[in-house]
This record gives sequence, structure tokens and C-alpha cells, in this order.
Amino acid sequence: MFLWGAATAAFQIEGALSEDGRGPSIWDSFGPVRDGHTAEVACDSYHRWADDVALLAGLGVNAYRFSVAWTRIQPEGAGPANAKGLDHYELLVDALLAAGITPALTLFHWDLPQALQDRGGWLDRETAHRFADYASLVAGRLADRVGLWITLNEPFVHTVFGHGLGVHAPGQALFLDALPAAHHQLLGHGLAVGALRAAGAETVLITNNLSPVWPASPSAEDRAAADAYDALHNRMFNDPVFLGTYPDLTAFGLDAMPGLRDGDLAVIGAPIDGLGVNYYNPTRISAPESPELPFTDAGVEGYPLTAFGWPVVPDGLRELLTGLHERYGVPLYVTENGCSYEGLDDHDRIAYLDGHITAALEARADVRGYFVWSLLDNFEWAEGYHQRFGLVHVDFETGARTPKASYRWFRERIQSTDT
Ligand code: IFM
Repeated sequence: MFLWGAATAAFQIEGALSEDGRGPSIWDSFGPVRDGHTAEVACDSYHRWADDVALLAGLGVNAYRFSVAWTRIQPEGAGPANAKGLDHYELLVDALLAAGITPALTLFHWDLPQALQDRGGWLDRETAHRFADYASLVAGRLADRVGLWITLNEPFVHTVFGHGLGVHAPGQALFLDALPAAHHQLLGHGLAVGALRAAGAETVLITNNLSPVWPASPSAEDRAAADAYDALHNRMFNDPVFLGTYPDLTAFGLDAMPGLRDGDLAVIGAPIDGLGVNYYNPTRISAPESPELPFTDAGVEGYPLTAFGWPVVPDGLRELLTGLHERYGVPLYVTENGCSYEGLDDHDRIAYLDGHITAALEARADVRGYFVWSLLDNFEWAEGYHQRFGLVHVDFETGARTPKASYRWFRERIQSTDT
């Protein structure tokens, strides 16, 4: 069955940051958020989850991608489960199943327990083991009911924005010294796969934020720079999982992946059931302009832009999925695709989604699902509430939810599309 869905993430929608024993996460106190917005209330989905399930049922999707807040399950990032946290997600999962909607559960969508960060976070190898313990607790309760398990969401973004540039939590600007955080997330992924399998989980994915990389010109310099960027953004997070090896990093002055130890690649390469693909736009790369990095982001030109300023390139999704199929030959799930626009009569969003869905279905690849980011307008990380990605408008003063034109359109698109 092709999965048609919508996606969210715990920290972006739940609110209730101090409720039912939840511990603090690295995002709770992260400072540089536009206009000082916080996720204290967000969409209030911790309380309004039944409204969200009703919206999903009305949308006619057969899958919902959400994430579990690690801090609700293990407030200190280690030790026994907080029963109230598991109870909350069990209620959600059972309500989804009762509505005929497959739960697609992401274990880590960036909200690391602060207690683990205090011990080094993802720069510390131990965090990978703590992640497997947490996976085991969640799967111990829910493995029999969750249809799709996703270990990590976008480890590239969490590494580069969170640890390389410091524009996301935990706010570290370590540049290439951030790379052990990438390796330890991937090691955590591999260890979590073992824990999920032991608990009986059947379909397990990793979700990467992927981008076709376009050289700015056919020159050898621009092509070499594009290859280096592709290694960092895409292959670093796909190759070890599906090919059992890291890409060549000599362009970055590295002879091996920082943090890699004997045996790690076998753990990371544990067989899984497909790749979750989050696609927003391609990247255009030219030769380096400074000695720090082996590439320059030249910017994609000549396409319309979303309200976030991201280029709208549906063909990039077709190119991406086709290339992933050729390189890895695994089932692909578009676990996020969407755009930020204002307004309830959101024809720009409809055009965006229509073009991308067509591209996904036309790709020469084994595409098994498509999830819109996002079900709801929500807390867009460092942008706070300024970017609205939802099919459903949220009034952040009252929590009121109002379906947009794109919500009604997506329902029709699902019904009229032969998959
Ligand atoms: O909101 C994010 C999401 O958390 C991860 N992928 C991209 C989305 C839009 O920026």
C-alpha cells in the first residue's frame, strides 16, 4: 500500500514542556530564535492530539509521521522509562490505528535530552548507546503497532546547523570538528536498528535531508567542489547505511571519518527497509572562495521562491529519487516535502505540492510513500512561528486549527491518484 501522509515533529507541535515528567531538551533553552519565540505552547498538540488525529482522518491520509520526545520517555536521557510519556504516545498510536492511519514514528527529531548534552551530547560516543536504550524502551511498548520506524531525522542538518554553525541547538560552531556528531548519530542509528529488531519492529528507515547537487558550471573546479559538497550533504549519511562505507573526505583534509572505530561500519550498515527522503530544493555549488571549505554555495537561480526564500524545483525531486535508486536500489519514502507560504487560500502551496507529487511518482525508483511537511503550521526552529508550512493554519494565540485550501486539495489528490 502506498503511504500518503502528513508529518510533524514533537518539539515543533507539542508544547507542555514541563508536563508529566518531561525533562529539558537542548531546544528548550536555545537562545537565537527569531523574535524570542519559544515552543512552550506551540500547537498544544500534547493536549490537542485527538483534534490532530481528526484532522488527519478528514484529510484522508493513511499514514502520519510524528516524533517521540526522548525527554518524555527518559527525562534525564538514561534509565527506566517514564510511564506517562509512553502512555501519551500509546494513546496517539491507538487513536491513529482506530482511524485507519499507519503510525510512522521518528525516534530522534533533534530534541536531545539536556542531561545528555551536559555529558557531551552527540560529540560523545556514549550518546549512541543511550539512543539505543531509548529506542528499546519505545519499541518495547509500541513495536506491535507502529508500521514505520524512523531512527533519525536529518542528521546532516542536526550536525551542520547544530554543531557546525551553531544556528540550531545545541548552538556549537565547530565547523568540521562537528563531524564526530554525525558519526555518533549514525552509530546510534545502527545500534537502534538492533534494538528495534529485537523488539519486533518490522519496517525501519533512516530519514535524510537530501539535495541534488548541481555544479555551477562544467569546469573541473566547479565539478570537484560539487562532488565534495555531495559527499558532505548526501553520501556521508547514505553510504555508510546502505553501502557500508564513508565517502572519500580528502577534499576536506580528512583521511577518515572523525570518530570512526573498527567495527562501527558493520553496526551502521545493519540492513534496513528503505530510505526516508526529505526534499526541499537542490543546491548549486562552485569552486571554493575561501580556504576553510572545498566548495562555495552559489545559490540556485531562475526559480520561484517560497516565503522562506527556498527555490521551488519539483524536477529536483525526480532527479534525486532516480539517482538514489540507481546508487542504493532500496525502497524510498518521501518523508517530508513542503513549503512555507502565508494565507488560507494557499494556491502557491497547492502548485508546489502538485508539482512535487507528480515528480515523485514519475521518478524511476521504488517510491512507497509521500508525506507533506507539515500537517500543521508549527514552531520552525530558529525561525520561530514565522514560517508556516501547514496544510492546516494554527492560530498560535488560541490554538485554533483551520484547514487551508491545500488541505482540501491534498485530500482530492490522494483520492484521484492511482498508486
Ligand atoms: O521544520 C523542518 C523539519 O523539522 C525538518 N525538515 C525541514 C522542515 C522545514 O524546515
